[in-house]
Amino acid sequence: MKEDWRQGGVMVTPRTLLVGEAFADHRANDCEMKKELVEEEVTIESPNFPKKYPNKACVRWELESADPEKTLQMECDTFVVKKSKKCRGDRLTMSEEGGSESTICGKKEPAFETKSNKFVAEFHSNGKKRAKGFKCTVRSVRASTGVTSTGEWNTDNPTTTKAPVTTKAPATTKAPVTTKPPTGTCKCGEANPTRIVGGTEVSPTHKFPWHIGLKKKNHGNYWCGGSIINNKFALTAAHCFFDNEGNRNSDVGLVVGVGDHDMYQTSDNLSGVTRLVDVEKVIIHGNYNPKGYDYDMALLQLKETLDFTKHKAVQSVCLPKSSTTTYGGETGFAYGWGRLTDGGNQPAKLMEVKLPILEPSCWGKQVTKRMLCAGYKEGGKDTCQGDSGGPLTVIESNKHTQVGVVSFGQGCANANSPGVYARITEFLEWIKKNTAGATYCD
Ligand SMILES: [Ca+2]
Repeated sequence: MKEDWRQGGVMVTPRTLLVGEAFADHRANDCEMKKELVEEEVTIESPNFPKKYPNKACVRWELESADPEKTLQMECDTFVVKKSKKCRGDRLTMSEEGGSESTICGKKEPAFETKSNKFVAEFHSNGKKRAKGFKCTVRSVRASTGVTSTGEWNTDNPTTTKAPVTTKAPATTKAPVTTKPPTGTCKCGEANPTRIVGGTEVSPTHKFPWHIGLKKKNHGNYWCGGSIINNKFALTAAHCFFDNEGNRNSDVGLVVGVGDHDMYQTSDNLSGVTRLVDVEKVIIHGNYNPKGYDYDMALLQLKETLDFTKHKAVQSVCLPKSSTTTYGGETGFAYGWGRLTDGGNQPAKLMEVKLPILEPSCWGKQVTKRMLCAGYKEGGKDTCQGDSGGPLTVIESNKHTQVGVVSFGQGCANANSPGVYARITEFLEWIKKNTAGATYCD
């Protein structure tokens, strides 16, 4: 059969992950683990809510306020957990690192506040009767002075003290849109330096400060990657927003993680830097057809304007200056939280791989002008599911210039089977047109 890679089809697979599928990957023991950085608020609910929770369920939430100065407050709209003596049966246990612990069951209107910015909740159900369960909101709030200072959870307080809901910072002051930033204000494409420790090269975290992860607010993992290209937009792949049948997914709750390295841990997070940024709008290329991979390009308009002077861990990547360079023969760098093998596990930490960029002929595979191939003839190194939307960059004048967006491949890392990327140079005008008003770095 002639290998026509242009339309995708059964042969090739996108390098995205289905949200639920990847989410199910991350489990600690028998307890489903959900880790989340709380930017404003997250909802935690019992499995199957609003239906009855199943028997022998275990879910553990490890929440941390993105702002270390803030504490976490929980309020529940619904809380119906089968009552048992000392709550030894079905129960919700809440704790705080080095702090108090409280286990509850029955019907409650619980209200809690932590003393630190960390909060752990664990729900267990036994093999007996079931109930409706709970739906609670955990908010990141300014440490209130009026909270019980006994170190105890505020379990018995029936009045659900309304948390001073941290409203969004008043929409970042509209900067007078300048055409180009004065040279020297910000630089794109500068990787953070690699440290050499005892002769072993250690890739520092936040090395590629333009890398972002795409996820839904209350989910643990990033299902696609992307790159910051200016102070208001990130670039990613169009197919990240469609399911396997080609239906457009909902964008509700869509956020991008910036300045992150380990998507499940918060220990790597940089205070005030690593966070989730809301997505205002997803702009999918008008020629993209979800049945294939041509024009696999999308822009994410962010709700907040990024300030690149704040921290070196959140920066933009450079875009090619010329639209005619093919980059054939150059060394590309790809990075992402994608699977380590075809269909295998998704790593917690951002991985990077060096890949030779092929000539546009792509070893005779039939690709379109909008596609760029990269990989080793013998295979072994490649991008894979979960890497979709992430950047492929080359180093030009010591800066990373993005030349591709991870799109698809036939399996991952197979011999004679390159990874295919959306070719940025074919989209420069489209990107420029759709990001009018944003400020690029030089
Ligand atoms: Ca992290």
